Amino acid sequence: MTTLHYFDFYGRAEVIRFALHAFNEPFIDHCITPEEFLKTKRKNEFGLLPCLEIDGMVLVQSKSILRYLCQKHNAYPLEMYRIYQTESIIDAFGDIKDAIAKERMGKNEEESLRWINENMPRWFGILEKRLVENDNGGSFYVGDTPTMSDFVSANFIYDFFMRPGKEDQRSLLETHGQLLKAHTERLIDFYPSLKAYLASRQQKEF
Ligand SMILES: N[C@@H](CCC(=O)N[C@@H](CS)C(=O)NCC(=O)O)C(=O)O
Repeated sequence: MTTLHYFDFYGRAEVIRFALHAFNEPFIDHCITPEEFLKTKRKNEFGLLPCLEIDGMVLVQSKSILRYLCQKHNAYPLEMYRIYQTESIIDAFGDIKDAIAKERMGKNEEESLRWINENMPRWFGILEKRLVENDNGGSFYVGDTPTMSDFVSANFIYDFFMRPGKEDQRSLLETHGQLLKAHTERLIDFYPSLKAYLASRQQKEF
């Protein structure tokens, strides 16, 4: 029995949901209320969510959970240089998210959007260069099947630029990040169960 504990939003758990659906691993998506969280917080190793329970084994830290799932389902490279290629893409998305969170502080929606429009194309260019280095951009970041980096990338690109309600951002991706958009669609197409999840997923704000 697998249970994912997180709040009722996409947040740091959504990439884990992407992976669980992609790998066809049945799970209970336990959306915890803030009140329930406060009652159980001290029992959690770091006092933070997400947390994934698999048959009584308790995993915490979102990226470590995702890494565990990807390794379990052969979506993580074995060779050292390929691990570096995978992990450096994951770190780059961490930098992008940190930069966006920092820029958003104290800004209104319009100012944040302006910052994203001005700054994301540079990031798109760097990421797409990596994609081009592998099969001229027609495959995944590393090798010819998905690895953890593809999940991290596709989750961010889909939820930030492609999902319903993100029309304002989508045009930026279509203009400056066509390879990233195609890469995201490629990952979703690779896993029919992930595609089905995204087609019926409850819409949340973030
Ligand atoms: N490094 C941790 C950070 C987890 C984290 O910050 N979780 C937030 C929700 S996104 C949380 O549990 N906040 C509750 C609190 O700070 O009390 C991870 O990636 O899992």
